[in-house]
Amino acid sequence: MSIKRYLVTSALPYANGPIHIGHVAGAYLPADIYVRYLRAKGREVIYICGSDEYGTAITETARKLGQTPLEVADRFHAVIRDGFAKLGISFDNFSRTTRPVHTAITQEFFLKLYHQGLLETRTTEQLFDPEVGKFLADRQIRGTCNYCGHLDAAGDQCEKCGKAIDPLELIAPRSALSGAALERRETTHYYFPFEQFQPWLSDYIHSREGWRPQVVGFCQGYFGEGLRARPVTRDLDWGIPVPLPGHEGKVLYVWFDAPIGYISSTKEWAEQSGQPEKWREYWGDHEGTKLVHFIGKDNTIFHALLFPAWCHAHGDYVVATDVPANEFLNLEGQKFSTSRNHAIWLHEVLERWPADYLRYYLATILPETADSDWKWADFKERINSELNDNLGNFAQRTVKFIAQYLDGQVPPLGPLTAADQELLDRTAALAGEVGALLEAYEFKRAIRHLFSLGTAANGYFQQQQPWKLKADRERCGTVLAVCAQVCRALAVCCAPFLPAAAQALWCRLGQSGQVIDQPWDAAAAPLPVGQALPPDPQPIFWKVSDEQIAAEVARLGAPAPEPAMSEPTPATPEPPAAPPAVAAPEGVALVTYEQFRATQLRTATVTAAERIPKADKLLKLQLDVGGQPRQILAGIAPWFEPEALVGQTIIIVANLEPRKLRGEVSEGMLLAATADDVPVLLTTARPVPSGLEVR
Ligand code: B3M
Ligand code: ZN
Repeated sequence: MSIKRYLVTSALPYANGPIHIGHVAGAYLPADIYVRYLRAKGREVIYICGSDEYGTAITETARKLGQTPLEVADRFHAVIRDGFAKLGISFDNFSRTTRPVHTAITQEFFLKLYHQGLLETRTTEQLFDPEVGKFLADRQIRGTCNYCGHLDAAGDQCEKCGKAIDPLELIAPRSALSGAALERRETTHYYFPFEQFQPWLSDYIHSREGWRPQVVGFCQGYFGEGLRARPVTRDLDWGIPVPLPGHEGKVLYVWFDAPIGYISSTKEWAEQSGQPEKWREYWGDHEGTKLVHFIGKDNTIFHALLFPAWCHAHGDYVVATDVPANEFLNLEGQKFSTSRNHAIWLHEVLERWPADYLRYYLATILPETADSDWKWADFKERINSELNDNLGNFAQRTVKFIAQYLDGQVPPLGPLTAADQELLDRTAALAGEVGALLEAYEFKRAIRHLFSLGTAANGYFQQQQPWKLKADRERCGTVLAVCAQVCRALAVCCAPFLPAAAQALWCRLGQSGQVIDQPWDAAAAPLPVGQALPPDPQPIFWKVSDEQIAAEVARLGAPAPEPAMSEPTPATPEPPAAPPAVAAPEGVALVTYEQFRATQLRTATVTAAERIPKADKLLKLQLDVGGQPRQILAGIAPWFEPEALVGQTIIIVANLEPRKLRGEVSEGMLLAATADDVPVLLTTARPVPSGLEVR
């Protein structure tokens, strides 16, 4: 196969609740690192995903919340999409399976199999709710457990004895929708004759190179048992209608339509990018497209066996070149659990931690070959010792020393010692070595390898002692030029893993543009001699405290925050007229409701930001507050690059009396939380217009 283009997918998340860090470790972060790397290599690549919006789980959630399935899907599609965006997951398209493009492609897919005479019909008995007039999904059924006698077992699993249940075996089955006693009725469905494809699938799996052993082993297990026909339709009203006359009330099985979502999302991408036929190049070129599905291990059968068999049977679509399935991530030694809220919700944790902290820690513990464990204490240790003390410290010392000793300009390399040469050689080899690991889906080893260069570079710095070389400007310059060179390569090679930190490092090296646009193979290209570095560089990272970690651990198992699965929040109650019965925390005076309401908080967009000469703490910000310009001064200069603030939506106290500071007027105050002496700006969870009232 001569690869012309890469089509990379991540499992379509169910739009039935927010996603947690375990999902991210399985299917999203590794794929994002991979595609960012491929783009830097100059390969043609698209990264495709979307939300999976059919299935009975969503119907059930909707029923519990008194909403329609589409309302549930709308809500979680948005939460999931925004979480991914904030984490920097760089999809080329994130679609939805409820869109018309998906319905059309899926129905066409089904019809092609049908017209080839491939689909068999079978008639079986299923449980029917005479009151609602519908066949029920397993989760909509309750009854007495045929194993332990528990009176209220669910139709798919008994909560008491934990056994998987065949709903037809339940004693006295009844409807969770209406309470009615259920009847057995015959129903006819289409089946895909999976067993006919076993020889082809076996050849397919065994001819793949470099697949993870656990994925191959999983498939072989199925071959050993013998593949069996599987139904591809269901009696439901939430799903893609079976596109044949006389099939009212029947839809395509959610696991049939979901993987086809990769195709429809690609088609949507092509349409939106103004090359409507381009999707066919990706899906139609059996020789030239490398299709890689990133998934968690519980989705293996669908991606390694079923979907390839369907695509092969259909004929027009390529099959997976690789399925690098990950094992599971646990949390503090236990499985993630939505019902116990033993979880770290993505949209939530991103409000407290920079995306790169999460990306870094996750990348170092990815469950590539075995289950792994997220431990908050370990998170702290890794962020502090590796991001801060290793990469951050080396970068900071390098740019600070160049600013202090060498007029802030990249010095030339003088004669090289063996130690200089050795470090430069390692730097030159870095991109190739990290790239080879990434192409083999060894993300954990790749990031370790990157940071081992950081360790070597810190050692070199320590050994060369540039602070003692002030008198020997040439030698001092050479040492720092070597270090700056290492920083450049680290910035480029870190970019797929830590996009924001890599960009921050790139700027500190005086480079313009985006580090992510730098060609991978030129990671070790020489920095131009004489290049000016920004004065007074700030550290890229800050350290995690014990208090922060204790707060995270305390959150585990606490009641789920919105918008996790819970009833809609009731309307805000009227404020109490009398002072509330709760005591204020010690030493804090209570304010009345009126006093609080007298403070006007508003959203504001930063339109420009600059430092103020001779005021090293202050930044001057120009804001737009609902169309009105406004200027405020904020004591945040040591921690923020002015450019990085532009475009951000912040929260300000809008009716504070103006003050003059250093000859400049400040018309308000921005809100920030102080974490470990570092201000963290308050922003909104999703983009909103400026000038909105905050309460
Ligand atoms: N929505 C299950 C999951 O998120 C399912 C994946 C579909 S991938 C085509 O685990
Ligand atoms: Zn039971």
